Amino acid sequence: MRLTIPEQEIMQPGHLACQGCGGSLAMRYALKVFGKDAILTLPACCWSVIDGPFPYTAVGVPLFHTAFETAAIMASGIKAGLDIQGKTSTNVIAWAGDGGTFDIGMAALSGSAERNDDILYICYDNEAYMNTGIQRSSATPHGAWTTTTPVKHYKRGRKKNIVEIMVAHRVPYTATASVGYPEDFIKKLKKAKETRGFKFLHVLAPCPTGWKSDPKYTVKLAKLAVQTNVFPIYEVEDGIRYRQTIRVKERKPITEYFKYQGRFKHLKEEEVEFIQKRVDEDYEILLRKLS
Ligand SMILES: Cc1ncc(C[n+]2csc(CCOP(=O)(O)OP(=O)(O)O)c2C)c(N)n1
Ligand code: SF4
Repeated sequence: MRLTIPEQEIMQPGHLACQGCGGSLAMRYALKVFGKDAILTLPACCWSVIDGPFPYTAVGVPLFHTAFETAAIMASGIKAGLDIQGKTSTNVIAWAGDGGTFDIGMAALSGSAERNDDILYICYDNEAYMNTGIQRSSATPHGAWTTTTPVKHYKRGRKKNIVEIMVAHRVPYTATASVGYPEDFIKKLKKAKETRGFKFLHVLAPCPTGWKSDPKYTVKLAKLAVQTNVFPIYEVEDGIRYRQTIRVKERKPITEYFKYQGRFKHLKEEEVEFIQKRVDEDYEILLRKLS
């Protein structure tokens, strides 16, 4: 197989992420595709720290730290300003965690999507508010421990289906990706770069600190999430054309995914079976939409 990951490194060494941070891997891949002609907006999240204290910066491109709710609207505003100046080639990217996307930034995100603003929104999903101490978000999966869903009151209820929400806006391009499959992620970043209008990428980015996993398993977990159908990998064009870009021939049991993470270790067998059933059901629903 010919590797397609661009060699250029825009992200600088010396960033402040924890060892094995999936979110920092995601950024490294994204910048490889977008190069220097990119501007990022960043709401409060782990990346606010990872980038480093001023005047140091790990991302190596202009980066605007914004208020929590405003990653999308800030990106839309920057894009409008560049357009007026005739600088149409610059890629403007909103980069946010799941808390800043699924919850707090949702109104601005929906507004930018509805206007079909020519920006790319990338959500790196570590499935909780990690930066402030691992609180649950609406992206936290059923069964997970967090500091606000402690063992006796672990998270019950589905993870919010952010992709379907974005698809309902009928935006030109929506896709899922995982840092465990960089070739697929890179292809989607390239496609987003070439597509005009609003693009949304949802990237699974394991967090050893919040998932209570060994940093050496970050890529393994990012792959297992896909191989168990917990995080299916697909893209949707114009809100209607669904295409699976990574096919799982034989799905692995969810126990295989859970066993490398401390955040699920309190679950009893019946609860694990319940979660397995839900994962299978949700996957069946997705399969019906694939063309
Ligand atoms: C309006 C507002 N509420 C709360 C905070 C505090 N805060 C800063 S970062 C953060 C968590 C961000 O979580 P997420 O978006 O999932 O990114 P992660 O930290 O997991 O990378 C919170 C709650 C804030 N900065 N602004
Ligand atoms: S807490 Fe998690 S997401 Fe945040 S820097 Fe550490 S590993 Fe990355």
